[in-house]
Amino acid sequence: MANVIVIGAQWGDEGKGKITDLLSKSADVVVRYQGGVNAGHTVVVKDKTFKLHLIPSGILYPDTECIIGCGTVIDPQVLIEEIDQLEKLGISTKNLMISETAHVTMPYHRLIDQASEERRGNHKIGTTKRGIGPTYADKSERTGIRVIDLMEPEALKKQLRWTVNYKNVILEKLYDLPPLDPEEVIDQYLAYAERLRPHVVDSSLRIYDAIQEKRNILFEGAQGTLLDLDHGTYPYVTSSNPVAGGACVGTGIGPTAVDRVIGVAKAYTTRVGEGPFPTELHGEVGQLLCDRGAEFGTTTGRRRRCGWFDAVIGRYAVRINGLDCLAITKLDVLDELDEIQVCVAYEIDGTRCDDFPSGSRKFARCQPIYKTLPGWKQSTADCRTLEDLPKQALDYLKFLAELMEVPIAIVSLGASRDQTIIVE
Ligand code: 2SA
Ligand code: MG
Repeated sequence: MANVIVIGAQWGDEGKGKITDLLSKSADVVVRYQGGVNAGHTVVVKDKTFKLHLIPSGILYPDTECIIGCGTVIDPQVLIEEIDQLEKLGISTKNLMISETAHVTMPYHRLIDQASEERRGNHKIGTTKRGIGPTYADKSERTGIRVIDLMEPEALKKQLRWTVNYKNVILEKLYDLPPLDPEEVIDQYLAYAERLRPHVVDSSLRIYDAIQEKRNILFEGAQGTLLDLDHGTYPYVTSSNPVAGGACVGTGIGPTAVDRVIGVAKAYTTRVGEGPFPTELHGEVGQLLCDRGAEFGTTTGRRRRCGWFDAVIGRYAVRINGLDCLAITKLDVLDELDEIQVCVAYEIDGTRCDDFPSGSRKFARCQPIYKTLPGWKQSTADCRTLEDLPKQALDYLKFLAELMEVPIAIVSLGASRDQTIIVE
């Protein structure tokens, strides 16, 4: 297994949770490197469903170390709820570690995220309103609070008295919101700090030691390539770097430590939030994908927009992440369709385009050029090898692999762990 990065090759919700859960079995350490509680992973084990936002799904294995790296942003309230939820279900969190240099989401971050989305009106991003953008903005602006600050109560008090008052000006003057009481915020966060203290570590050193000891490390991306701040459909993106390169910055490892990069893509495409989506389906088929795929946000419950597989995006994800192979998920969702379309290229202002355009305005003008393939019209949910698949389903997978020029290593046909084909 060695050191593997798993990333989303589309707009998030590709089923990374299930794939990382499968790979976690052979991992000694699982690391989150970006994002915060905007992420949502659903993992089904036996009859239990786990909804995880911050804690890597590797936590379900008793001996796996789980590290929330320095590139993430941590909402302590949600993290503590997640720890409590797991402990209640009998899952130990003793192997959970939190980077001391990760930034902390504060109450004003959530308030500003919500208020600024409202203020944007038609220009809204469609964020999860979890305070992610404002937390990262403060990190860049150098007014952020880090986990390490929570660990030093006297310094934290001074820092928060200043910061909360500074943010109150923004809340009151810009958004007409009532100010926060610095002392209340201090008490709240000091209490969180004591809950989290046993988990706080120098995470890049831990990871370095694990690399030296040749332990298997899994770097778990959240969101997806097209939501990347630098490489996604800006401005309709998240505020971190979900791409494979983000794993280095967001954990403090060098690129030479990475052995393999796996991209996860759905057998079709979904997007939640605003922004262009060339293969989006508005009619019956879109509805069918949404219903059969249960396409609702894990974090916000929002209905996800659904559309055909887009191989232009797929190729882009292969390039930007240096993908070695793909995991294709939710193939079974397509089981009932007569015909399946795949976007092989775009037409932009009358010209064919095989590459993903960098600007969102140009991307919004892309018309998909489709290739139509026959459906298989039978259930694939119980297939366990490629040979079990109906011929049309196998042809569909082969076509995707050809278009993206990378092999498909894993096929997922349902939420449970055993509904998986591992391609030898
Ligand atoms: P934010 O909150 O600042 O990160 O939002 C910016 C954009 O990023 C999108 N985004 C996501 N897209 C898909 N899945 C995500 N996680 C949750 C899930 C989302 C949910 O697993 O379903 O529950 O709604 C996620 N997180 C952020 C977001 O929609 C914006 O387009
Ligand atoms: Mg998700």
